[in-house]
Amino acid sequence: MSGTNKKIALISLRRDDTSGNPPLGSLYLATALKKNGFIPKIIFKSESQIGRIEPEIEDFKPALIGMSVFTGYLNKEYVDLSRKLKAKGYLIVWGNAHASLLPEQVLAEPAIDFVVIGEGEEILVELVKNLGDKESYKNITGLGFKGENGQIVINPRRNFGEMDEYLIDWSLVNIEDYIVPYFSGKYKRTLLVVTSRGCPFNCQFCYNQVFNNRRWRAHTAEKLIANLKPVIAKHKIDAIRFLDDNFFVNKERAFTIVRGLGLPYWAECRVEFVDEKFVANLKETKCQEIMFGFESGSNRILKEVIKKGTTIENTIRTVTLLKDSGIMASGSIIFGLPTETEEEYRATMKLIIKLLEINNNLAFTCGWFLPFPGTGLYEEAKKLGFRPPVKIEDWDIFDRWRNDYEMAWIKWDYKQAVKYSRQVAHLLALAYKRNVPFLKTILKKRIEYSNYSFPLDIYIFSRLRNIYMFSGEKNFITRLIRRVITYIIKLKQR
Ligand code: B12
Ligand code: SF4
Repeated sequence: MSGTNKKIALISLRRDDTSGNPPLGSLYLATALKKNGFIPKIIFKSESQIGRIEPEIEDFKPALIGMSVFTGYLNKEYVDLSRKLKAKGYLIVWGNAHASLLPEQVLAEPAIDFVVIGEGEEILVELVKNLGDKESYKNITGLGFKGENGQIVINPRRNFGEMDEYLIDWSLVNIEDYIVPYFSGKYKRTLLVVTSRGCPFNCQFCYNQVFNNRRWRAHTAEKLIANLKPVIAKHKIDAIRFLDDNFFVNKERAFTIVRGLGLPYWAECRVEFVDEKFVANLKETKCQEIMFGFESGSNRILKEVIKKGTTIENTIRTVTLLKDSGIMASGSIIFGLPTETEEEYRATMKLIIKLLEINNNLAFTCGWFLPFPGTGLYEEAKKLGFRPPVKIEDWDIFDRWRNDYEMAWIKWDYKQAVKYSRQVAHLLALAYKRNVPFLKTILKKRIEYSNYSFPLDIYIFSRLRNIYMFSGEKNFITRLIRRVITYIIKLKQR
């Protein structure tokens, strides 16, 4: 590295309404930097705290600033921040999914000097070791940079490293900032971790196809347990959420980990992985929630469009096997996939009812399809009329939770469906869980006729959901009485 400045800042932003997810990417990178003699500083801020970043950077004066960027909201904030910091003379590198999937577009922004494609530990360390030695950049696999004449150069990709080489050094952050409650407060001190990267499957909407080349790599169970046990003991962690794309690719390893840690947990899985023995293992290891990609209620979509490798029948069987297990199953649903017809959309909504009739301990994460760059369905969506943003900041509007989300690749009138189907699915799941017959009936009728007009019920129950029957508290009445009594006592004391 030219010069003696060994300080590297790693910036990660989050929305104000999300908390508790540690910036794991930055943590792995900081671990690698520290191991190689550099001084990393993780700056993890919510959007309303962005103003605090510049003074922190000015104070720290790093040789290089890294930014961890997904595709979607906050992209504009990352660009604005990069421009401000560039104006102060800092060198800037972008990493994570967005930079990896669109390296040329990212480097076309004058404020950004480098991109790192794929997992970043080795590439970043090599970059900072050679910072300023422009000749060496072309030899750093996985790096994108600007050549002498400003031309964009993208080097060949780098082979994946050994995850165990960079087991997180938890002393780099204040862990207490990332301990969150879980399951409506049933667990108070949950830690979020990843134990593996990538996934061998081929779902055509997923970043894994290109970001991880469908290669699955993992920490060995023993090393991971040894890494986490002291953290768990010191911080009295009472539950774990595994953020791996596909935690159960190697079931034996996965169960060794959860047995070794001995804590209640949440993880992601595929529906066809589940059989009676698997459910017994989940129960024995105190699994609380397991998340699947149900995706669609149409076998044509699952097979021909997504190439998911699962069927509706797999989903129904899994949900049936998990019934009465005490384990909540949650399923991700994607509406609006390229070529999806209105009938197929309705079939997905009806599948939600069918699954809830079988098992009332279900939750759904429903969203509208986002064509992520690099995936098979990105190309498909383009053929059907999708015009991808040409500037990096414009990816900001790429938000599947928007009620006015537009999809050029869909040919039926989806406006009402975009606005209400997600809410309806969530409410219906809650109505089954808490057994509210009146609400079940109205929502089922709405789904049956695909009718979202006069959405007063949806509005009212969505508001009520945070207040009363869906609050997760088993006995609302007792809670209410307790509150009233406390209030009266306080009044009397005054
Ligand atoms: C936790 C999480 C979140 C958290 C964010 C926590 C945080 N601030 O880090 C929350 C819940 C807020 C979230 C939100 C969203 N997420 Co999310 N999320 C994840 C999840 C499950 C884990 C991320 C993680 O910690 N991974 C572990 C670390 C070690 O890996 P990593 O982040 O990839 O980091 C490595 C490399 O990317 C690289 N790297 C990362 N940052 C940097 C920075 C520099 C400078 C360098 C050099 C390298 C580098 O090096 C790291 C180490 O090798 C991933 C799936 C997954 N398993 O990764 C999805 C994932 C990242 N999310 C995804 C998506 C789509 C979203 C949303 C857009 C969802 C939505 N609304 O539709 C939002 C948008 C976020 C945004 N735009 O800001 C996609 C990203 C796809 C894409 N093209 O961007 C993923 C991959 C899920 C998926 N399978 O599709 N998410
Ligand atoms: S199984 Fe999940 S993580 Fe794996 S490719 Fe499909 S969507 Fe992506």
